[in-house]
Amino acid sequence: MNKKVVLSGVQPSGSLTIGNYLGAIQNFSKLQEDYECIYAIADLHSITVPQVAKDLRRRTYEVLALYMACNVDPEKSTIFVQSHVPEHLELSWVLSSISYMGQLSRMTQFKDKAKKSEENLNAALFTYPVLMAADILLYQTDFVPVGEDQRQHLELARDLAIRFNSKYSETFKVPDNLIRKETGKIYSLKDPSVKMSKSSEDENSYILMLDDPKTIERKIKRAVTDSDAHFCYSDDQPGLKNLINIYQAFSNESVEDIVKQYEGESYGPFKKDLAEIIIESLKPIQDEYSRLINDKAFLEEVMAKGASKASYLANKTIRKVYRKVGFVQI
Ligand code: AQP
Repeated sequence: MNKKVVLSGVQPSGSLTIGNYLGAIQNFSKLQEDYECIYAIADLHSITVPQVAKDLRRRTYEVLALYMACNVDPEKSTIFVQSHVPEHLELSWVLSSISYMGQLSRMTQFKDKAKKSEENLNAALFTYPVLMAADILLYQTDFVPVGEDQRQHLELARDLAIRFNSKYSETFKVPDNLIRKETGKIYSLKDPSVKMSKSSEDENSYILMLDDPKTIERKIKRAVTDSDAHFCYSDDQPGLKNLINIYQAFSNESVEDIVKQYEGESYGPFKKDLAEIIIESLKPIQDEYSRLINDKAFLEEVMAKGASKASYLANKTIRKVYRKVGFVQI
């Protein structure tokens, strides 16, 4: 591999939102032109929260079809399902032996999700960031394009790479993040203090990549804006700021131009145009998705090829790691 390696992934833990799209997937196809890209469908991560088996299976195909509908090309990039490459679990175990409980218990995502399932808090939710570190380090990744919400997990991956390298000698590349500023974090349409999340219980808090036009219009209409009816881009009006960020990301217009266009108006016309822009941007993706999702044989062929490409790379790293920690190899 001569090109720098980029790794990212999405969990099939729910239907994908425009947060997943703007924070991650939208950029996948551009990256594949300049980098060696590896894109996972992170099904192992999904079971850290309860899943219905048949839904998880269906969504795994759905995420793969959405990747490709967003122009991720399986000939240029490696697209694979995480559970098809067991080295992720093997490396995760080794890395957990150099992970500190204190550091893991400070992870914001763990604390947030733990609040939601206080009674039967599972251990996998706690070790999730170690598995994510394994995902990254297994492929000697240079860059990880993720949303702002994953920054802390990426920091852990960097710490673990440095710790392992200094304990056992140089083994892993230390990865950097590739977070895009405006779309780094898209917030809930109902509560702009929390991120837009596919597993949210309130379906009005997110827009799905596969939502139909009427649903998108309705959700945008109901999106929380701020009581101060002055149209501006400011931290004091987080609801509106979030909508402007979404508008900016889909239209590619600058925030300044958007503000100029709607200044002095009520929120109505802005919301109407925003819904229109989202609908138009998602339409070609939805059309291509509908075509792909019905071709299960093709999707499975892509999964199999991706798994074999990913396994080859993962195996090289895991053999090295096992040798360094002292496991006998036969
Ligand atoms: N709201 C968001 N804004 C920007 N980026 C986001 N991402 C997720 N939500 C936003 C980015 O999408 C990629 C895939 O995320 P994931 O599926 O691995 O898990 P997540 O970050 O936990 O996403 P969700 O939607 O909130 O899933 P659930 O509800 O299952 O936990 C990542 O690059 C992420 O940064």
